[in-house]
Amino acid sequence: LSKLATALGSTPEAVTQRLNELAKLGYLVESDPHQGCRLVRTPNALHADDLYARIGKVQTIGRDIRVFSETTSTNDVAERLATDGVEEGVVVFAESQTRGRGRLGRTWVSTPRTGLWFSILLRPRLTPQAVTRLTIGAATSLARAIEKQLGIAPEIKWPNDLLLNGKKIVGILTEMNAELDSVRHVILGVGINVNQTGNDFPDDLKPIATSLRLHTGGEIDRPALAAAALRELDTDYGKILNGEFASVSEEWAERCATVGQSVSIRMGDRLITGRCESLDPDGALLVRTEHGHLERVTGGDVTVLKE
Ligand code: BT5
Repeated sequence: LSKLATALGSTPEAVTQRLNELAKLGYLVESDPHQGCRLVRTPNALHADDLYARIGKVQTIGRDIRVFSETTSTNDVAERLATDGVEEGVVVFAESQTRGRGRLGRTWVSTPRTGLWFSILLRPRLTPQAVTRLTIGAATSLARAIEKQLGIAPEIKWPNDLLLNGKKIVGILTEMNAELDSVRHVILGVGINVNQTGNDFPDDLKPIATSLRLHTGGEIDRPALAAAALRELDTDYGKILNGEFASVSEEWAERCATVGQSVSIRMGDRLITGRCESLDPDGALLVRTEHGHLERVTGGDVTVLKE
């Protein structure tokens, strides 16, 4: 303890006091006069300082992290930061959301402290049309982060879901603030079901949703997964800004379950039926219709048709 205090330019009493504060947060440090200090337990809770330490060096995403115990929707908080002029890359986490949302005003069920609910503020130099690249990039990064961290590879379902055995574990909500030909900012909202058990999902979600814990059978370290997700998101964001979307798109296609399938896609009043071919350079899905036309689809709800 005295060595630690010297290294920190502090006193043993002050270090003990800080360790006691950390213990209240769930970080248990054992100190032994002969063996020294050892971190024996970290809490399964999110703290900005802990996340900075775990992420290491990032270019943009995760260089500023804010953790709230409760918000309406983290996208709302990030939107406010955007209006306040905060720099891009800030990430807003909430341990619980009272009004988590999906696309088109749907509800996102965010059971407290079980998942990772977060939003990222981005200010990319992209045309509004190319913002779809960010959703594609995020799905790819998150699938890779889960695979690296847990050794299971979720499938991507175009445009914004990750699935395990056909059930949803991740949803992405991309909200854009743009003028006719330039983007002001984008809020990328991510929901990852991590430690829910069966009863945490309402009945209507039980057939369509799952969590990483339900899939792997064990409790998952949320801060470690959060850090891995931010690292991968930062890498792919860098690639997209550097004109390397093609490499992201290639990995996306390998991880995507929808490519090559016959689907019907509902976009508002329109229903498009055809075969998913690939992504165009902006990240839109190219669908070959029954009539042989190639349709460019940027959003909608997909149903895979049995052949
Ligand atoms: C999405 O919408 O999948 C985007 C979800 C984004 C959530 C994050 S959480 C952090 C950030 N803050 C927010 O307020 N939102 C973002 P969509 O494709 O429209 O899917 C919504 C549908 O998924 C719902 O209608 C339900 O059927 C289903 N659903 C709701 N909660 C779910 C959950 N926890 N897990 C799996 N499916 C869920």
